[in-house]
Amino acid sequence: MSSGSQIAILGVPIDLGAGRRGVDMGPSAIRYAGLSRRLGELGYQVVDFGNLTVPMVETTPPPPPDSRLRYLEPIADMCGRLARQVADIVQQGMLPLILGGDHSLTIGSASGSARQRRLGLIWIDAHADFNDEHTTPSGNIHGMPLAVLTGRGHPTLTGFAGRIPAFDPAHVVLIAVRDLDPLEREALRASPITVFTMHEIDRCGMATVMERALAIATTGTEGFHLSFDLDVVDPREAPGVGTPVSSGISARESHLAMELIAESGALRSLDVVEVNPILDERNATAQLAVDLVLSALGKRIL
Ligand code: 6HN
Ligand code: MN
Ligand code: MN
Ligand code: MN
Repeated sequence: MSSGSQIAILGVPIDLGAGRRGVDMGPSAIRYAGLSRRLGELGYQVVDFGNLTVPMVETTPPPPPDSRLRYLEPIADMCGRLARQVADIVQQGMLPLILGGDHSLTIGSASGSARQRRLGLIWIDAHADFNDEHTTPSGNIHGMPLAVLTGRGHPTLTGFAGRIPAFDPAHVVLIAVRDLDPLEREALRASPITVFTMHEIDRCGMATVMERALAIATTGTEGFHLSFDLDVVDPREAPGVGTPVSSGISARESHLAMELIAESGALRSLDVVEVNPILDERNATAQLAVDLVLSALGKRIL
């Protein structure tokens, strides 16, 4: 993407996939932090398509207490519509920028982006989001999207790209993970997905990790989708997230990752998810989300 190209913003105010309320307000908070204006200043043409219509907890029948796939039907319906709209945006030659919302939405956004093309997938998150209905400790679908997109999960969720898996795990990279559930960890160890945990970042540095990650996501693909979960950033710098995990990457390391993504020239679509304004401090996390999107789309200091 370069300055002058078109960016399509789409909000997805969903929180049915999360265990905690509040991320449904993420798209508003990110817009309020000046997203469109600042992308315009960077030289992009920006079209804001508003928010996808999504159901809310107050008007949706509650799942049974022991559900291992909470709100499966409304989430599958949301992802189907989102995938279609994202595929449309791609067809019109624009770069989709999706604002969350809980991470279940990436089942739709990434599938839609990969519908007509083979993409790699870069997943930056404190969590692996690699549970399925058999491994989940919570039943929350926001803990499952990476499994679904690589072909493991409930059949109503895996098909939105028009093929299963939507993403070949050989071109999928998980970065900065530090919180895995026991059975999720086993599944991840058995999978061909490349994982750079916090340990690899501490040891080799973010620049080296990103060089390797970009090689995996771009070799033999037509570019990649980026999914950025704000809870990857240390909660001292990004307090406004639903599932904070201590000892995360710094805001600076996040910027470096985004700048290297911009330099690759291979970013085809992105989502920023899990911003929770209820828990935020003066919109700092939404502000950081905007800053990071700008870095991913080519903003340079000098
Ligand atoms: N997220 N692994 C936990 C679960 O419930 O499956 C947490 C998932 C968090 C998901 O932050 O996108
Ligand atoms: Mn996540
Ligand atoms: Mn997370
Ligand atoms: Mn290949």
